[in-house]
Amino acid sequence: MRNVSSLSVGLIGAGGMGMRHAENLHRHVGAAHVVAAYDLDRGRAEQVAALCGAAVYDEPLRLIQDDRIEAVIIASPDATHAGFVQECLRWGKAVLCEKPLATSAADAARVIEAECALGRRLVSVGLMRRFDPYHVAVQQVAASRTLGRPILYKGVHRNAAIPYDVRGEVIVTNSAGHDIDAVRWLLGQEIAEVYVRGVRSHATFSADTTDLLLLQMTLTGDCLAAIELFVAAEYGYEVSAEIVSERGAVATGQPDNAIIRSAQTRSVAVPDHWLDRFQEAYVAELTQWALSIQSEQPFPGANAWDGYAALLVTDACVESLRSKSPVAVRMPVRPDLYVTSD
Ligand code: ISE
Repeated sequence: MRNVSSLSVGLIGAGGMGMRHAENLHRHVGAAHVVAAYDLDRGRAEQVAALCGAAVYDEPLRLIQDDRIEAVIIASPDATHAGFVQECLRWGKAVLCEKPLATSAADAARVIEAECALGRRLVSVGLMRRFDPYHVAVQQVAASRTLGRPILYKGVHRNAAIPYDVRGEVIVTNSAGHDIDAVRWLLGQEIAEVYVRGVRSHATFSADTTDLLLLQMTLTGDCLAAIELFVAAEYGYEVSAEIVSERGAVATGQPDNAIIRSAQTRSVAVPDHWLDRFQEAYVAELTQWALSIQSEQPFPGANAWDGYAALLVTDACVESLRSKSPVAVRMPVRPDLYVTSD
């Protein structure tokens, strides 16, 4: 049953991620419900409307401006994110924007300026690993410092296959934000330098493909990071993180699965998509987002500053990939509005 104080949400973008958010709000999050949906492909918005009893809008800006809509979720193509977020700020609407916050650090910086001018944090960014129980467990051990100073972060991020072209720049912009955010959040350090190289994994891919990237980083606390980002792994979807420290190491477990014994083999299934692997995290993220708006408390996930920081590093990664050399990241001083975010 719908909670009487349930937040009225407008959804912009009803593709795979947007539809999953709509389903999760409808089935699992009492604190919010979808009342309006927009997608360039009207048929997709109609599917959300049919599921949630929402209205279909033909104009995304009208959806944002509508007084009846208290908060907005943006799950449209990456290049549209920053513009819609700016519009939400203009109308004083809380917004959960899927990552990336923008497609360049310059555009994200303008979001930061607008939010600081408003003097209120309205922007949250969908970096769902922060709500994944396996990552949260690692973060808690790392933050406790029981293992001493962290020395090395090892990350794996494999997609079975991605539905877009596989140039290294596109992978960095669309996918590496999760890894960059995981490094910053799990270690509580900033990224000072990046060095990115890429290879083509399959001889059948076109010559300019770089679908396997190795991201190496130096962090401000003298820790190193090495991340494999491979988007054509075929066998399934996997993400993991390990922090090696002075007196031990801590790593993410994997979602519990049945162990299958058959035909002289003992095996565990691997999910084939992030929507399955991170389902629990998406629900927790939406729940915390809705509750934070209702209670006027800061969202415990990624905010606009985190989205901007991820893009500063992303831009440096793209530059490193092109120049084939290490690139320094210059992180500006965090404005007061974001100081209490950790
Ligand atoms: C996708 O947009 C995601 O957010 C997934 O978590 C990530 O693994 C994938 O590489 C991205 O394309």
